[in-house]
Amino acid sequence: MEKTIIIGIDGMRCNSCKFAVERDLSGLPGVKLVNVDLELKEARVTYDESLVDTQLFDKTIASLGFSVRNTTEG
Ligand SMILES: [Cu+2]
Repeated sequence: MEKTIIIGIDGMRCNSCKFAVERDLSGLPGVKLVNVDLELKEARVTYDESLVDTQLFDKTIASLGFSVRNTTEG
């Protein structure tokens, strides 16, 4: 089933950060749409929950050097 969540992310400072998060999250299986808002410091992610676990989002964000602040239903 398709789901949307909002992930609060600390550490993003510029457009390169934004694009890196969008690129890497978009590359995960089952992810349909990613939009990072740099001012709000959050990513809105639409994905198929049967294809990807949200823990993978956290790992991907951490691997870029950022940290997840919180995750809420979108
Ligand atoms: Cu940056």
